[in-house]
Amino acid sequence: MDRVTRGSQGTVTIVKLGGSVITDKKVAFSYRERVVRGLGKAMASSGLPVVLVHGGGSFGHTVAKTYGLSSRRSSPSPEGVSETREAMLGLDSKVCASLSAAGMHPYPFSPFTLLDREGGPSFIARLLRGGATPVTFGDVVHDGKGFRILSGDTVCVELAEMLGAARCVMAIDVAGLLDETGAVIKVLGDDGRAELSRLRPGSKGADATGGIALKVGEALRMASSGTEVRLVSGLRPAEFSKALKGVPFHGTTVKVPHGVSSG
Ligand code: IP8
Repeated sequence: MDRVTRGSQGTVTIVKLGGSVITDKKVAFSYRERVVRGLGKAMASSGLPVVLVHGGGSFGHTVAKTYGLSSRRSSPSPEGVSETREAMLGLDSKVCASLSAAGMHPYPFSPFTLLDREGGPSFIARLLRGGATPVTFGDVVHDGKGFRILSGDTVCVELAEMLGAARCVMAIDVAGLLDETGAVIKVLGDDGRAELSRLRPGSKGADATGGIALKVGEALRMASSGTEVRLVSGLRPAEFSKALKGVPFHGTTVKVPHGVSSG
């Protein structure tokens, strides 16, 4: 994607609200209204320009799994595609209602809009200038060969590159990336790929997109192009707030490798 010069929009923060935060993944179609409203209040009071992405949780993933639809395999079932999208659009409308109740002005759009690599950055910039918060989500897209799931984590990478975002805050349902003993890995450094092997067994479990392994891979991609990534519990709004503001927080920072400017 065409890059907007870092600095012109370098203050944009991308926020990914994970599906495990905004829904209870163990219970199909269970939306966590109070949690999302709390995070919305934290974003509204930060005063920062935020571009928001949310995951599928027990809405999109529940339906996608029923039809064998994933990020890896294209779906032979147009019915599965429609129902998965319907679930995502339903979830998105709940998220936007909670954000509005928290004092934000969400402007929802399909990440498909971002495939217009020329127009994407100015589309986002216009929304932000107008006082709206762009909101998008993991979606079902046609890649020319078939329908696949495009994870919200991958959407974050595209947005980070497109906007030259200084920071991406990923809200998850645990305090950060956990090592094999259950302790939070504070910094995932330059050797992030090697450190993947230290992740707590079980945390690599895949949903319809790729779970934590995909998230870490996408976080490393963002870090290597100059966006600092912070993984924080979305169930602890005070820590989420600190992560957003760029102050010390409890969670995992995915470090910008040496020699890459984030300025
Ligand atoms: O939860 C998946 O997005 P993710 C979206 O960010 C669908 O991986 C359609 C299941």
